[in-house]
Amino acid sequence: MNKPYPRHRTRVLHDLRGSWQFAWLGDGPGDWMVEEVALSATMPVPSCFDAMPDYAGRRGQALYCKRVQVQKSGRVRLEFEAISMWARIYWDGVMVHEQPFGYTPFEVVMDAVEAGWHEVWVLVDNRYQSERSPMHEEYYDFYQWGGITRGVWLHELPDVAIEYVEVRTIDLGGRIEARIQLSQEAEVHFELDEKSCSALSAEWNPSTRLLTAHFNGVGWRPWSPEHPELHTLRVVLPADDYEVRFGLRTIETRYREILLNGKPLLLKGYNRHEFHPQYGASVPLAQVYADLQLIKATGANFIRGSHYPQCQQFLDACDELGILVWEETLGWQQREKQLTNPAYLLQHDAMVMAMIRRSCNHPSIILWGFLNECRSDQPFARPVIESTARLIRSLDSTRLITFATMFPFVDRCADLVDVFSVNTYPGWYECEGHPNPLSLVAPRIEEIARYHVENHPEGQPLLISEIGVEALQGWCDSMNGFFTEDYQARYMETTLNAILSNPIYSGVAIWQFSDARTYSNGYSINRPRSYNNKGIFDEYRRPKQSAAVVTRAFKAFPNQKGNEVQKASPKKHATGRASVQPSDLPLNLK
Ligand code: ADA
Repeated sequence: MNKPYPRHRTRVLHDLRGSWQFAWLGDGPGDWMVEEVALSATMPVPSCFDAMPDYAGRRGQALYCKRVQVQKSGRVRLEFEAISMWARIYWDGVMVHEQPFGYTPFEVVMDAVEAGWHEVWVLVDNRYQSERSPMHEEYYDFYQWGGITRGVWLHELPDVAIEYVEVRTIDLGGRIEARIQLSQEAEVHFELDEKSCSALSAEWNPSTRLLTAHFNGVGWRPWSPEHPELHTLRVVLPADDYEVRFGLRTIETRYREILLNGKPLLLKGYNRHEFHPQYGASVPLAQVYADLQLIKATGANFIRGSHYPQCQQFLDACDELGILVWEETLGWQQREKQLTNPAYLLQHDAMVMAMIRRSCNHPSIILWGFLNECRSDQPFARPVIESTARLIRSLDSTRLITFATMFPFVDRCADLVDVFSVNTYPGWYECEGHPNPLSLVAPRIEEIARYHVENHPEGQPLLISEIGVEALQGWCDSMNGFFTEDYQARYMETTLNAILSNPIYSGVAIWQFSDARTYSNGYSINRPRSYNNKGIFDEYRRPKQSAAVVTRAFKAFPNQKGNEVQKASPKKHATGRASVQPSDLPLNLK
């Protein structure tokens, strides 16, 4: 199986995926002399050990080991795509790194490693320990898995190495800028789409060790869902190379629209958890493609990767298949406790930086998100959202920024981001005693749009980033009530028509693509089967009744918003002040 981009042909690269020696340590002491632990089992990497039958549902420590033969003495880099939820890395028994959170790539560089056999040991812990891993909390509504959940590679680095390459579109005429980080100044060669080429200009900054080069792609078409045209740039040194894949495309906002390559976009899609009942969060590549084929077949063009940085194979596949992506940091209803905790905020910033550095070449990613459903109605959230948005902009000014709020009427942070995104569950939560919960949907959608227009006359794109109801696969009865496939199907029809036909909205991400495992123990009392059952497909990707309804609705609306819609005056749509005042409206709190 290919390594996700970046790829290397010259550099010596060891693929450490495959079978590792393994020992389950459970609640052991923590400070292990790793070389003294007997490793009596084996475990595939990547995988979630707690999704495997032998260790299903267990929380505790586990130890992994892999031997690797370094060919040439010198500097090496261990690249981990993600380990969950906490890990210590040992090189020949010596601890070299501690990783406090999962879902995120990290690297460990070791200088002066001798040629010959070496051992990589990884101590993994999937217990919730909010002191050392405040990014992971047990109350999140999705199962948090343990293990070396994504790929691992060992790079043997030459004396002069390419550290990093980022490509940005300058204009749709084909002009791109490459930012190339080198370990020291060197003469580089370039290949665009596998053909040797020269840069239009190249400038070396010795203090940042950054080479900035410009190129012109002749005859290139912009990357879009309809034409996901991809290109590669390979940077070559005598003993090193670094190949990235990218697409030519722009993303920006204009008044209430999100513009992809200058055209107003209508986002139609799903939230998707990285989950499969047999593999947990380590979803095999074939299943990733299967998911994307199913998603595309429903007429969708968009996925919100809820609620953590995504695996690179998934993003590579979205690039290829033309699916637009919102990638976000790990988070779920962060409260004062976290948003005022410096240790949490430091880790969150570190995750933002790692996510953007690893994902920035994917044309599919159009939105950076963070802090799903945090208390953005409270003053203490504002400085956090402000500084996170500032950090993201400083790292990548080419994409849009958003966060999903559950406070459409009392949010205090909307002005800090490019796109206002609302999670809302009318007709599901908080409608106990209501004779006709479905009737609550269309008015809520209308109300959110009207309130947004009135409060953002300067114009800001508006998305519904979550909406949905639970349906248990195969559950139908004559009352067609909650948890039936029928209620979900009628709900989706009403919801999607209300959102997609309302010109104020730039789109919707249904909650959610497929059923996904959530809380275990007492937390699961409100989640039948310990699953969040709001999938349009179940956990084995079998369609529920609503899949056909969603397909009809998504296919009825093109990917681009029409011109007449674009011109529609918000004033015409917003028919005066809401009859219900914001303070009377129920919050989407569970
Ligand atoms: C939230 C949350 C999701 C999920 C959903 C639900 O808005 O962001 O992760 O928990 O609600 O099903 O209630």
